[in-house]
Amino acid sequence: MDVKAAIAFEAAKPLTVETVQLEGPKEGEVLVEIKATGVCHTDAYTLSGKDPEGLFPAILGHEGAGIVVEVGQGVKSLKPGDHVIPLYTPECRQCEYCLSQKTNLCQAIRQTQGQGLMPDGTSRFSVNGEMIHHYMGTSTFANYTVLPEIALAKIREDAPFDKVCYIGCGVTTGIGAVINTAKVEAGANVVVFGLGGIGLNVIQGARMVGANMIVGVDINPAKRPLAEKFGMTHFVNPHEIDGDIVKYIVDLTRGGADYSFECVGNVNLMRQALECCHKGWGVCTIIGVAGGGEEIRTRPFQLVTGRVWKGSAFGGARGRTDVPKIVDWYMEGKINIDDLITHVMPLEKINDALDLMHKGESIRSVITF
Ligand code: NAD
Ligand code: DAO
Ligand code: ZN
Repeated sequence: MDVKAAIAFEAAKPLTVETVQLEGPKEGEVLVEIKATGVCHTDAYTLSGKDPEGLFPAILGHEGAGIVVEVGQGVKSLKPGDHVIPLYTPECRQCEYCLSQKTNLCQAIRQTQGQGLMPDGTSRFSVNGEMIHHYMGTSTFANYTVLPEIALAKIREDAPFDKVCYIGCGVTTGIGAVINTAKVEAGANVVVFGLGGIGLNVIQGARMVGANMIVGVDINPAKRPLAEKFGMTHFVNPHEIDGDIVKYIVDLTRGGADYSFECVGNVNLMRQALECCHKGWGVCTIIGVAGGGEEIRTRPFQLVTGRVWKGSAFGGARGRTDVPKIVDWYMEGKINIDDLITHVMPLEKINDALDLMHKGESIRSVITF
């Protein structure tokens, strides 16, 4: 079938919106009509050429929501008409990783997903006979896409697509990192580096679990009012303080953060986020994705003296199990998504969404089809 998609033909060039061809779902696959998709920093990162796994041409996008149109042979858990959120971290419930209950990093389709292909090793997308890669197994910058059954969370039908698409990445990544990865407890002092689409959800998660101080760190002072609305109690602009930011935060929190989160993707901030943690127990969770080949540094004594470095992908969430619950939280008014969606636009304007992100003027832009 013909579908409308934004294609990344090559790195560091604008996306091109045009008609592409999409084959129907094969065994274990599902055809989904995408109704809305967020534009995340990670899409921009891959488009920039800094992503070592980046493949071109590709249809990017991983933060979508839509409706099942057709299911391939053997698909049991979904049927046409079901409302779904695509999962770039699938949940097969059968692989060693899923069964371990120690990680959300299902490996069932990891290899082909990393190659921009469906599990049978081929792509469903092409343009004028030329193969186009899938992206993160989701490719939501298209009004129709094909995904493996295990990469779809079934959600309630009264949830608005243009809001809950954000649960497909940013919301779950931020809130999940607090609840699933760091396991922040009530009364803890939390420090969040980067107040963008991920960091604000970390703040929202920290408030939900009853954190005491929630310190936000960002070089863009325009991020402050929204962060305060979401629960930030103290704002630190690294450009406006005298001296070392690590000492400043340790003093502010009277000994250091119980939990810190890096939500930028900057290896220098990752070091600061670890070193501003409390001696003996402070836990730093890395969420930001650094450029390929970059490395983190600290003095080993930071770890010897009890600080811990962890990482979190998709908030440690098991998508098919956890995403429907997070949609419920939104529908029950327990989490705020509406205020984070600062721009809504059609696919034809998707390059504007990327520009707004680069200028720091948006939190989330959502494309509606
Ligand atoms: P964003 O661009 O919306 O936000 C980044 C924020 O960092 C901005 O507010 C910016 O002003 C701030 N910032 C930039 N440089 C800074 C500095 N030196 N000091 C302090 N603040 C600084 O990005 P986002 O969508 O929130 O994504 C953040 C990171 O998380 C990206 O690296 C993205 O790839 C990554 N990410 C990770 C996962 C995961 O599962 N681990 C999922 C999604 C996104
Ligand atoms: O299982 O080896 C693996 C990789 C899983 C990929 C997890 C990606 C999380 C970070 C990228 C940000 C996604 C928007
Ligand atoms: Zn699995």
